[in-house]
Amino acid sequence: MSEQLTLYLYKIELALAEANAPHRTYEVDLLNKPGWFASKVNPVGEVPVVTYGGPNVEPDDPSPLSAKIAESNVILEFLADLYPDSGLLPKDPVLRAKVRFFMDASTKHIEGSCYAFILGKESYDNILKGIEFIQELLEEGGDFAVGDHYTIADACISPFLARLKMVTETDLGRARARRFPVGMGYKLGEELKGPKFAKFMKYVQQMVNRPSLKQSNDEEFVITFFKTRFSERVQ
Ligand SMILES: N[C@@H](CCC(=O)N[C@@H](CS)C(=O)NCC(=O)O)C(=O)O
Repeated sequence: MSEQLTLYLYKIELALAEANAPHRTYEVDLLNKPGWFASKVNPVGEVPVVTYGGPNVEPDDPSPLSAKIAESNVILEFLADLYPDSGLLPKDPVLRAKVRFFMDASTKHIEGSCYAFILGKESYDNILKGIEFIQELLEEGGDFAVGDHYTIADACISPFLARLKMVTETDLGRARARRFPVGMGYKLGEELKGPKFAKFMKYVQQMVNRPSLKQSNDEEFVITFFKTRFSERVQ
């Protein structure tokens, strides 16, 4: 792949790592976003975004000639298209549909409920419901979300598995003070240890142990970010 590819993130860059895709990253400071980010990269002001192609410029001076691609799941599909031999999307149409269904389920049932819980807006009941839904999709004894290879379905859910692991081990939302019920992160962790969620937790373990996640998931950074962000929002 000869075209330049720059990923603007604070989120993890799993699919790129799994595809061994050469790229640059630029960590956008979401608490203090540079002006050029919205005007030149993503008018919505959200990460992740990639720029692709165009001249080889510095990430903080993006070219109007590169393509700008936003939305995590769109970016994941784009990377799978760029690297068709990576296995990020299987060749078989049924498996491809299963990958996309899993991504849709993860986005609908896990992402929102994880954020809502960490932000203190909801109890963890919806997370548990989402996990039950996802668990049904997992094959007994399988290592991956779909089939026998790492796909963008795994890349889609893994950031949330890492957050989930963090909140159950650190009770992280507590830092946001006064809204996140102290101890609920730990309590969720206890619930997930039960036999009911054994298949899901085995999958979580497989995913969080992958080198791609370990390399790109900077727990300290995310904890500090969450703490700062949350404490700023508390009146
Ligand atoms: N649906 C979008 C959501 C992206 C999103 O919510 N990004 C957050 C960080 S994870 C963001 O950039 N928020 C802007 C801000 O915090 O100012 C996607 O999946 O890419």
